[in-house]
Amino acid sequence: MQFSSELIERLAKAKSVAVLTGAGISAESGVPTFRGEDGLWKNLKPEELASMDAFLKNPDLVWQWYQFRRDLMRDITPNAAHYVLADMEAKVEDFTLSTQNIDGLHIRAGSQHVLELHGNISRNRCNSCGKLIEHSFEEEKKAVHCECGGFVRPDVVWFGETLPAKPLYDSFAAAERADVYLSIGTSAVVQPAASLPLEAKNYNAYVVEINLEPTEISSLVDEQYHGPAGSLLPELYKLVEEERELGKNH
Ligand code: BJW
Ligand code: ZN
Repeated sequence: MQFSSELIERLAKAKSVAVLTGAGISAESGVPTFRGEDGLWKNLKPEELASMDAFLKNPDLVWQWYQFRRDLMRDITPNAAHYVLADMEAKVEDFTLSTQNIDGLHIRAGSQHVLELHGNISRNRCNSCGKLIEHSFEEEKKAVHCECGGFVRPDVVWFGETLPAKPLYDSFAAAERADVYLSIGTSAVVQPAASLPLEAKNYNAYVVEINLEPTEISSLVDEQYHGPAGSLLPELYKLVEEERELGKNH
């Protein structure tokens, strides 16, 4: 891929970089995305499963979707794109990684501070009393109950639910002070996360999208690169590192 010298120079010099990731960054680790054909489960769209209405209507069905996905995620590992972002965190003065992903792969790749906007599938909590429940319930095929009688649910954010306040606040603050903002592997349709790159743009960041295909925000960003994040990001980062080295020697 031919990356612009403007992007390479800006990234090499940036004091503040912020990143939003979505399901596409984990696709090459074997995690299905939401809005492609492979995102369907039993012919149901995520909108028909990831909501309180869906859970209350059919708790077993929603529980089974999450158990299916937990099984699928048990043996996955981070890919090159996750590792690049972990390395960037170590090298950029002010670096913020916000993710919509619930798979924990950024943390496993070594990222120290990850703003998880939609929760984490490895945790459960009670839908009634809110208690965090450590048990993993690996073998449970049907929705289980908390000791209070309420249903246990994954500790993720469903449609219609508010995002965790601090990660959301910190994500917007980072977007507002970023020199460069990267939107990686997200269709940018789910709010409020999808507004982050646009917030960055409004605050004069140089906004770049890396995604397999054009998205809702492609026409609004400064540059867009289409291809798999697992190869584009390492390619770009190598050029940025080379540019940084050149900068040091001058
Ligand atoms: C690759 C690749 C490779 C593939 N390399 N790329 C304003 C306007 C309109 C609606 C709303 C609004 N504000 C709020 C709403 C409602 C709603 C919403 O946004 N709806 C839209 C769909 C219209 N938002 C909410 O309800 C949010 N809550 C909220 O706003 O609270 C305040 C409020 C409450 C009540 C009323 C009003 C306001 C909560 C959203 C929660 C989303 N939850 C989910 C499920 C999480 C748990 C779980 O995993 O089960 O989060 S839905 C699902 O979508 C998941 C994802 O994080 C999220 C985003 O998906 P993502 O990551 O972008 O994945 P994909 O599949 O869409 O895209 C992947 C991309 O990667 C594709 O483009 C591929 O091409 C690409 N790709 N391989 C690079 N190798
Ligand atoms: Zn409870």
